[in-house]
Amino acid sequence: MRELKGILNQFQGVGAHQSATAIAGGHINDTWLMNTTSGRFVLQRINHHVFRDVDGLMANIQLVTQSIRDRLNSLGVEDRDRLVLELIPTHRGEPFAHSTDGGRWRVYRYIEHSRAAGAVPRAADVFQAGLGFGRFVAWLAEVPGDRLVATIPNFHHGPARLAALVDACGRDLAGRAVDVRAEVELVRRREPLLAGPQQALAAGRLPLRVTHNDAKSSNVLLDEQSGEALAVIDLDTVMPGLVLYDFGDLLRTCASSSAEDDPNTEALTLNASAMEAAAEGFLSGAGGVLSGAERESLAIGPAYMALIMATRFLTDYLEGDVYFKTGRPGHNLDRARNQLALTALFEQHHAGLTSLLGG
Ligand code: GN1
Ligand code: MG
Repeated sequence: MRELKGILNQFQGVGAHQSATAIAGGHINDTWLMNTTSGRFVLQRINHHVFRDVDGLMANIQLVTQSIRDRLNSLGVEDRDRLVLELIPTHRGEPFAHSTDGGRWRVYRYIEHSRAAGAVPRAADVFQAGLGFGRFVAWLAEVPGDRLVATIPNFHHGPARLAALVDACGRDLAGRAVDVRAEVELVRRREPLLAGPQQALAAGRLPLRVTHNDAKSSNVLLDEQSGEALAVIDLDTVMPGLVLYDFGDLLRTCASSSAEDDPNTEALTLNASAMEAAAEGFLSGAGGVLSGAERESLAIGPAYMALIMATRFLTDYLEGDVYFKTGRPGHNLDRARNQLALTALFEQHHAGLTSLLGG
């Protein structure tokens, strides 16, 4: 606690420390809600083993939050402060601070009277989460992708993720390859699905935009009272990307009947009203800026993103659980199995998704 207080004191205008509460849930960074005499702040320790270029990462977040603020200004939107995160600079005017143990820390102002959509969100919340992510893409439509640093190169690059899995199998560092032959085969047989988006990009059929890249429904804050979408949070992976990534992640997280790490895949189903609400919300937020081809591409997004996650969880399992935080033995394998089952369900539902999207 004393350490947190000392770190918080490196930032401007944060008042005197009163209390700190850990916010659990993320797989990568560590987060605390800090109560001070000047209000509440979110303090985060950035995992710099995952995000090696913290300068680039923080420059991205500064650019993105400032661009949204400028856009809201030009649109004359009121209540702008609740629609975009505010990064607090250090006393030295820097976007993040260092601690003596080598940690990298940043602070956001906490958005009061807000909540995130629950684990199994209601349709109204899902619509708002979709609206939040759709607007995010639309508000950043004028920012050229090459102004952002690719903080994790090839983050949602299907062929690169598949190659990493095949490599992890070959190296078999944790001696687990023998346990996961069936799962690896389920990924490998879907090579065309993993290759499709990159091919469309290379052929110029889909444009590179600024996308969020971790568009789970819980990463949009909602107003506590009205339930309306406020700011999009967790901006670490905002990078150049395809819009289908964000739409895909949104459905992957809000339309599944089970938690991401639930190994009981027999019971897994898709929630039709959540899919409908997410699609409606996303299109009403982003629809205006999407090309016809982009709109069509969205239907493949949920299966693609579930498969990307299955591939990543499986790779981490094979490498001995070095990337994602795990809470039990086999946790990454449970996650991979869950996401593979979800991939299959979204594949079966492809025609339904296409018609939902007006195709
Ligand atoms: C990680 O830490 P968290 O939960 O926000 C991961 C995402 C995954 C997600 C799966 C930088 O995000 O890509 O979708 O876990 N973030 C990174 O729950 O790898
Ligand atoms: Mg995240």
